Amino acid sequence: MSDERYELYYWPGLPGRGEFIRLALADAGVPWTDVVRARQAAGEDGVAALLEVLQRDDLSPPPFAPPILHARGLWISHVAVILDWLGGEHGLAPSDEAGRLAAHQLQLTLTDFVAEAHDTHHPGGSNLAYEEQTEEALVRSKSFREARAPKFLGYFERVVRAHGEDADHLVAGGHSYVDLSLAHVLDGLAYAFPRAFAQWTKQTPRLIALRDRVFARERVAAYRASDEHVAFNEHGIFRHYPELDGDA
Ligand SMILES: N[C@@H](CCC(=O)N[C@@H](CS)C(=O)NCC(=O)O)C(=O)O
Repeated sequence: MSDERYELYYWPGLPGRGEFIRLALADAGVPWTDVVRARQAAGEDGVAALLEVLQRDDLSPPPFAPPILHARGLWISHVAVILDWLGGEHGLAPSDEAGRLAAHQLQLTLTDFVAEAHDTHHPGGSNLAYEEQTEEALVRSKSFREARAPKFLGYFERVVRAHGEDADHLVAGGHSYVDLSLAHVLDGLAYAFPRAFAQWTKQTPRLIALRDRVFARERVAAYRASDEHVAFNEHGIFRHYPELDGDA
């Protein structure tokens, strides 16, 4: 049904990759139901609802993993694909082909960055607890702090500056869903690696300006101050383990 409320399927209790979708929905002013949380609030087994969607063979293709957006009869998975669709439908992406492709490419680079941030605490595998892979995590996080994060952040700073020395957006034409995602990644990195973040961002003032502009947007600020918004914690992608943030 085209006028049904959008539904987001994602794990409860953590911002996770679902947060990229929530931020875009909030900024676009689109109401949505966080299905798992809503069912739990009603005393039902919310996670079962998500697992049921993952098992559906009538969806083509069946989603492999959340987040999953159910909107206007479509079932869409993968953050970058959901945002490409939402961006086109709700004015959060450039309308021309080159601009839309640029936004999609930048979002996929963020996908890679997020996966590497996750792997700092789970380099040995997502099926193992952090405590079972702390030695590898120390090695991986050192490489992330010293090489990978500065490389990704330097890249995004360069992309912003290409729009003008004082620019604070990633794609031509101004604000887009990619800015929302980058602001969230910066927020997550500041939570997980506060010490390293302070060093990295000395080189990336335009990214800080972008983050501050995004979080000051009226609907984004209202969402982030609401009960819908779940704070970072040690269950998600961005986890704060002081030992992974380097020596003081
Ligand atoms: N490329 C996917 C990754 C999705 C993903 O890794 N989802 C996680 C939660 S954030 C999950 O539940 N994965 C289950 C699995 O990989 O088996 C995206 O960007 O949405």
